[in-house]
Amino acid sequence: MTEIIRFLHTADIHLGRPLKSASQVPDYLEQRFTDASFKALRNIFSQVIERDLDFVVISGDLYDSEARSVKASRIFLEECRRLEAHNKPVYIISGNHDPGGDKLEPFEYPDNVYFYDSEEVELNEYKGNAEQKESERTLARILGQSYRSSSDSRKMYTYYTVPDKNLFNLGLIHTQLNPENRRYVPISKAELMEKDDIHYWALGHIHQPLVLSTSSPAMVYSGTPQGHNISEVGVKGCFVVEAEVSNPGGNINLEFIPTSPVIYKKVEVDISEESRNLRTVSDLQELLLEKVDEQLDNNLLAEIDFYGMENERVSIVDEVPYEGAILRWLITGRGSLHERIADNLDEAETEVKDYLNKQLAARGMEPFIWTHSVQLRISRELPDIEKIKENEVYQAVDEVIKDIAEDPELEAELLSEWGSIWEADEDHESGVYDSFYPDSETKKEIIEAAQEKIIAYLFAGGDDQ
Ligand SMILES: [Mn+2]
Repeated sequence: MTEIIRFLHTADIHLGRPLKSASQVPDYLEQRFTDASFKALRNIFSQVIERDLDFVVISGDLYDSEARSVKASRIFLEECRRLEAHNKPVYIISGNHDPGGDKLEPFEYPDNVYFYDSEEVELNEYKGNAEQKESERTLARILGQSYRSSSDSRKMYTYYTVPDKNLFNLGLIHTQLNPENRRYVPISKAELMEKDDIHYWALGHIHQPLVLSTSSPAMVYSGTPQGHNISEVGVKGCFVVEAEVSNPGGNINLEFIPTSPVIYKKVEVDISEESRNLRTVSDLQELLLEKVDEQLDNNLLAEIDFYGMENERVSIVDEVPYEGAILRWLITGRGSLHERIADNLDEAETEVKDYLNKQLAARGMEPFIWTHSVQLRISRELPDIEKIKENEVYQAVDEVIKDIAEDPELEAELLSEWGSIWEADEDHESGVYDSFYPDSETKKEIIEAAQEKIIAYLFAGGDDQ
């Protein structure tokens, strides 16, 4: 029989960081927002026990801050003791949020927990569970190094040296995989791919799960097991990695396990697609309450695409342990509602959000739904959209927009026109990325808004001039 090792890869748990909402969180949700990361941790370790996995690796940012929250550490300790009772080792590196290895840990941890040093690369040998251990055979080597401080410009991977490639060699590293960014271990994907005596790179820092390679070497970001703000939409989780002991350089299999008790989600509502005519804010409020029911009935998870990860090497567990969702409502389309609130859109957004949350709080439902924000991107009704579509200027603009969607070079050109603030790489530590990183969604929203302005101009300009 082929001998298999199976371990769990997680990172960026950020214990101690509460969930963010742009609206005031009521008492009945506050505790859930504080506890979400702790519950995600519990879900992760329960998987290790239930599935009888070999061990767990945590690739940095276990804690949210360098001065560890004593409560967060106590909860982590309790969780580690559960694993100790089942002989499951835990290997941890520090990231930019919790640098220093175990130097700042307020508690004493049991022997199954290993914090990697921040001064040098360390290598641990995994010798199997209690029975296997008797044979004194090593089944895997686990290498890692912790951040020294909140930024680390060392290319530590170059010192990840192993005696041979005959065993499964696993490297833990917390990096943005951007050689230009000297704050978060400046290395490139190509550099790590070249170092193929490591068979699996367990990466941390990017909060979205990302499978960059599944063989020689495999390279994976587990992402955070619980999103913490509205830019971290979707179901979050961790990976179970399966590899053959006698064929360490071969393909690995990955299973994505959802762990997030709370899901951030964007829900788009196009008012021009609604059968009824929305004239007033009251109409919109009524519509959104119906949409809440639709979300609860069947849409909450149905519309989540799991990052397009699924393939022959990556499977996804469809059971999601969620308790509720935090929604950002994006209202688009044309309608007579626009006329009534065009000059007070910001105020209307706040009013609709507060109304929704008041209703949701009164219902106190399970799973819960909470409104993060309402964004009104609606526009005026057009008496004759068909006529405008015949306009040559309109057609030319439409053509350009289609070209941008299909041609990455043209898109890059457009981004450079938008100015340097849009050119930055996604850097979720800078604190500005959720407003300025031009992800595909944001780009689409901006281009649509531009198109709308052009239509408004043509419309105001009378007929085909
Ligand atoms: Mn992080």
